[in-house]
Amino acid sequence: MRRYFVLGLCFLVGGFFCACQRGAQEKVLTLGAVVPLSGPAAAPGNEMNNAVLLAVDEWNAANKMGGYRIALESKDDASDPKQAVSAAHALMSDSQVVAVVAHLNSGCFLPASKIYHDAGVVAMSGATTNPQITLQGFPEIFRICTTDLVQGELTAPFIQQLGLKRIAIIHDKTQYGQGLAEVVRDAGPRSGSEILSFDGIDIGDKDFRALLTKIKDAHPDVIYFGGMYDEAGLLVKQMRDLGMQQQFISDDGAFGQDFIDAGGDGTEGAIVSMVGAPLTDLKKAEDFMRKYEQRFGVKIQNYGPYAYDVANILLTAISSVIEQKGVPDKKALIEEARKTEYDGVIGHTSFDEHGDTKNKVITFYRVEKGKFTPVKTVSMNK
Ligand code: ABU
Repeated sequence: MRRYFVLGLCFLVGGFFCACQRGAQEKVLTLGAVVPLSGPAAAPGNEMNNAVLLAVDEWNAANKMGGYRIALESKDDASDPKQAVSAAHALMSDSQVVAVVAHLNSGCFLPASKIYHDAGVVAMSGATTNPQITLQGFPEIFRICTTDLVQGELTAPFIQQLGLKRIAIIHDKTQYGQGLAEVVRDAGPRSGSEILSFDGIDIGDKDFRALLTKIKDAHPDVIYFGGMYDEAGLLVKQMRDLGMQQQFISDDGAFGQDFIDAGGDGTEGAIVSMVGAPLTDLKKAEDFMRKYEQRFGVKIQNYGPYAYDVANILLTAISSVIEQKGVPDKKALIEEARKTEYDGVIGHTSFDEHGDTKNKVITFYRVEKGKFTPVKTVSMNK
């Protein structure tokens, strides 16, 4: 009896000792994510955040991070540059944050990139397309979506190939929308187009009929809009209400259900560009979409695959650094990220000297029966 009591006691003490050791030894590294979880781009922002969560859970389940558990710390930038800066400061005050999945909006990543740079932390975006972001000379800053220099330069000849010449351009005065509209404005004449007008609207405005009436009188063939879902949808809806049957063309900021919801039937026949090849042409996309739908109960709209690849690229690079150094050294991670050769959901990603993807592909989609149907994929890849 006494022997069994002593044996039992040994098991209890041993078990307690092991549990304490596990607790003391648990190593945690944090992946940050800053996207719009609220505000006008909450739908794509939450999709991105879910995709990052999926990647983190898969890595934790596979237990292949050199003994580290990965924590995800998500922050809401609400598509607002000031909130983006606060979120970036808050994340960078946590020394456990090793890398950041960074932003949907260029206007947010532009000011926040300086904060990641000052902290020496890699920040990689899957959605911000303003060229300036990666031209600041910050070695920590990367992105896997091609820039608006590519999107705008490829849009101009596409418009010309549609047999349309006279373009009226509208933009939303943001670094993204106006920047992209300027590229189309400058590239248009080189493709034989005539730019009739170049006008800015304010985000959040709901009535664009005065501007559209002025544009109608100039008889354009095309209205091109550089901006985001809601304004794009309202513009095309009000064009149709005013009897304007011109082709409406917009950008990756309009590639999403929010555009169709805002514009209703008016979006039928509208064309929008989106970075990358269609998911239906990418061999790893089907598996990702199935997993995503199973977990979150909704279909992928736009930037989820990009956020998922960003998270996986970062986690792959972090695991290599841990393998080499024993710890997730942030400085070593900058160099490791730069060496990326990653075959993911969106295809192959590698980076140029600025931290921009070498994958310079965009696809034009037409809205047909309320769905985005691929029309043409074009590339600037060498
Ligand atoms: N590229 C689409 C998201 C908007 C932006 O870059 O600001």
